[in-house]
Amino acid sequence: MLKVYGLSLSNHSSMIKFALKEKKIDYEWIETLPYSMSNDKSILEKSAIGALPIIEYQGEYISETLAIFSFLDKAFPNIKLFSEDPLEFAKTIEIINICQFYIELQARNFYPFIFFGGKKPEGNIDMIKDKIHMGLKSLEKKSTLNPYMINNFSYADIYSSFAIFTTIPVCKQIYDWDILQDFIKLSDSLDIINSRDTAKAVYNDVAEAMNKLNNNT
Ligand SMILES: N[C@@H](CCC(=O)N[C@@H](CS)C(=O)NCC(=O)O)C(=O)O
Repeated sequence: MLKVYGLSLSNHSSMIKFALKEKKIDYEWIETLPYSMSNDKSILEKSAIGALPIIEYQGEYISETLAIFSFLDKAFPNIKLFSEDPLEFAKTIEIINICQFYIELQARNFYPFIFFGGKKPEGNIDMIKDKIHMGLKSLEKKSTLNPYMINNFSYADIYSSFAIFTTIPVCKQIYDWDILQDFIKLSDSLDIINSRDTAKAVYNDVAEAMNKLNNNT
């Protein structure tokens, strides 16, 4: 059976869980800390830079969310989350990259402060806000939002949901900026994506993991 090394409160791990549930693939979840938090060298060996998620299939390890998405669609083609249409396929990747590089990676600068009681980073704060703003504008412009990101439900929806989920509290607390209010059409689509039973189950796991973390600190 496919194994997932993931952290329940991590947004990228949640993306893989969401995809597996949508594709109705059985999996074994192995709750794991990234190398940066555990210093466990076996994680560094399995993953590009020791980050999660990682999957194990037939003795092989694959890390990086987009690579895992691609593998899952080829290896388990019954329910596809990438379109067969070349243009839709490219647009799905485009949306994922917008979310990954111009939104989530920017918000990530503040995760230690927002989620783990770390120090608030100084410097580049306004530049990061400009980048997130550009990313969100581009996401709204490039998505079809009818109601999904690119026509039918796809990996673009899964990625956007969990990329924006962590960006919301960052923007609220760092910039006093309600991104959902500023990007209403995006917000309406996210409501529909997040109302799926699969999404609800994954968000439930994240909430439980967050509660556990907060009760231990
Ligand atoms: N580029 C990676 C990013 C994954 C990522 O950032 N994972 C986080 C958890 S959400 C992590 O493991 N961070 C710890 C680290 O980077 O050392 C992907 O696409 O999967």
